[in-house]
Amino acid sequence: MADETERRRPNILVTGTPGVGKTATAAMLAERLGLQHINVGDIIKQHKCYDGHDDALDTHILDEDKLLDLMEAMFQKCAADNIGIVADYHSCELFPERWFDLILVLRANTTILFDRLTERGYNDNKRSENMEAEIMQVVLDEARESYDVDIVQELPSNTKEDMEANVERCRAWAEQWVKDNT
Ligand code: DAT
Repeated sequence: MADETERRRPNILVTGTPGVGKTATAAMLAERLGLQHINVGDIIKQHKCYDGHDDALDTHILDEDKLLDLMEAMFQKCAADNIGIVADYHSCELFPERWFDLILVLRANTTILFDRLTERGYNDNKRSENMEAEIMQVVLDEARESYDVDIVQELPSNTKEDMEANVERCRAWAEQWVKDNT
């Protein structure tokens, strides 16, 4: 199996507060750049990566070891098959640094995020918590603490034009990465 340190295609993590556009952007990146999309939230649900339930918060507790083992196998396989990965998740500190070459932290204006989270059916508490996290740039700080700051890119994700521009920027970056690493 290919050593992951010798990857010939780049891996990208798209992160940010719920509702900023991670899944939509990652799907577009996967389609346009020929990357394998890993929606981490879906993997957690499909494989029941749960370690009990937090009744107070009414959420499952994440079984990180199970998730990371599953994802490690996917990263190994894609590296062996010469396919780059775009993963999306609302947190980033749990992943090994070596997995990713670029961390995109998407940001949305509060009024836009409010509408998206309302449309998603979030209750007032959950919506407020997430809006506050976005305003306090919690995920951006987490990314800067968890990865080399040079690979962390903060990008606006308010409009379809933003998404297009972000994807095209990534395309140029990925092409350069391949040139530099092969
Ligand atoms: P996330 O994965 O961050 O939770 P999403 O990709 O599911 O967010 O997007 C939430 C909603 O907002 C969805 O209806 C698509 C829309 N959306 C996301 N990014 C957008 C953008 N840059 N411009 C317009 N709509 C966007």
